Amino acid sequence: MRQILIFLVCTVLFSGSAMALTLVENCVDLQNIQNNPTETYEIVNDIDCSDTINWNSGSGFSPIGGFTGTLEGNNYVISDLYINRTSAGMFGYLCGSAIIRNVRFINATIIVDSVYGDGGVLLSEGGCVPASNIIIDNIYAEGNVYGGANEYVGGLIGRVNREVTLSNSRFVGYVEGAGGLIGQNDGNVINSSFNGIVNGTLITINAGPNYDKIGLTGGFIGWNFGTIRNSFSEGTVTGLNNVGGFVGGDEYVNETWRGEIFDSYSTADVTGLDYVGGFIGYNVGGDIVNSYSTGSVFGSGNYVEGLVGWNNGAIINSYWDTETSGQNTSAGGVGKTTVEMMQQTTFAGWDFADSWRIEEGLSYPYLKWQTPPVLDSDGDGINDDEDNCPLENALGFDADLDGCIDTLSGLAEMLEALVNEGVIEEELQNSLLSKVENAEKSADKENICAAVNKLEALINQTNAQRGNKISDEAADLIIAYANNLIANLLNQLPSGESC
Ligand SMILES: [Ca+2]
Ligand SMILES: [Ca+2]
Ligand SMILES: [Ca+2]
Repeated sequence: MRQILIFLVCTVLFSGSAMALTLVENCVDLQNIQNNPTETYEIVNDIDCSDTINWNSGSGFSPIGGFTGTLEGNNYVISDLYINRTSAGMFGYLCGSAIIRNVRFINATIIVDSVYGDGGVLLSEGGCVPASNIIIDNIYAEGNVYGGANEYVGGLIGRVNREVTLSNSRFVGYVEGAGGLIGQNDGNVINSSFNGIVNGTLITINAGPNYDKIGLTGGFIGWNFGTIRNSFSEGTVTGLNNVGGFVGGDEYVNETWRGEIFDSYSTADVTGLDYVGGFIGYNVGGDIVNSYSTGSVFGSGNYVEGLVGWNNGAIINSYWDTETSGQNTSAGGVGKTTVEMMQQTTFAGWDFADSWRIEEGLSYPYLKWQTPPVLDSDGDGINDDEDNCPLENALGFDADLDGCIDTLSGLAEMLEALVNEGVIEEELQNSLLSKVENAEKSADKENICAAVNKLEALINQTNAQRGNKISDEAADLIIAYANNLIANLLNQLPSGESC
């Protein structure tokens, strides 16, 4: 390992760059990045930041300002980062051509203790002037972000400017602020997501002249001036006004500077007052292309709609689920039933080669970069990947939970497996199996009561050996299985007959 690291240091030193590579091994090393914010850093192990709650008289970690270097996280975990400040994030702001990539945060706590502060686990403000090209890639954060009465607070990032590209990143957790992933976005966001709770009820600052009412809250981004592609939000979003499952307010400054959203979706449930939409609350003039929402939409005021609450932009090839949303109208987009939302033909013009996937009739469209959803095609509670009979609903007749309706031959196989696992002693194998085989022969001859008798004998023998030659757990399983078979056999008797 040491040789590799020396090699890396030498490679950087002799590659013509003036930058040195500094290894980050603990939380103090992480804090010391602020002393030389132009250098290249590499995290070389998981980092425990649980002591930061005691740092700086309770203010915690001090945000790293003006970072222009590179931080390579190598997917190591930074745990228990704590910051309680006016503006709060591991980085305060980024400049130049800063690069941050492959960092994971677990159990972060970010508290923005000011009305005008920005905040997010990774970054409070995304850029400074002049900045050229800032790259943030593959950042995962889990935690709680509390924003008081703020404008620019998001789970991962408070605010990013136009020079920032954020990709392959995700926040999971609770956000009291404007957006699940980002509070205000002017940059480029791609292949990213949010899952959790956004509570925007504390936003008290008027968003600006384009908005009729105060408050901006979105499941992904609160206030969007930038470009978003191939991203999604899940969870619940609650706010005052201008509330959307994906974006609260989609902004328009001029024809080249406006919020644009492509190939994205939200399943988040949304609650607000005025200007509430399953996807966007208030669209000042941005484009929304090839996108959809399915979450429930509730608002106690006006402009409460399926996809977009209020719209002054172009909504192209975009849809919402009229059943799950509880909304039949929208200021833009086309309403579809749940069945239609799970059919590829509904999504005319969408790119199912490079951007989207769908499990026809079973799932809403999902993004190509996502892991395919785990489905239960036959609805018996056993997911397809563990269901030996994925198109046979075995609910109520499936003692061994293999997804198949229990059968006599299935019982024989199960007994052999239990012997092999050692939870039934091998000397019992023949006697148990012969009872099942005899039951099978009787059932084949439609001698139902004889088959039932054999299964009852099996149950009696199992009970006699319970806790001795058959483990308690195996005995319960065999008896439940045999009782399922007995119930099925008795159903085959002509009505009025019994054994
Ligand atoms: Ca199933
Ligand atoms: Ca079964
Ligand atoms: Ca099944």
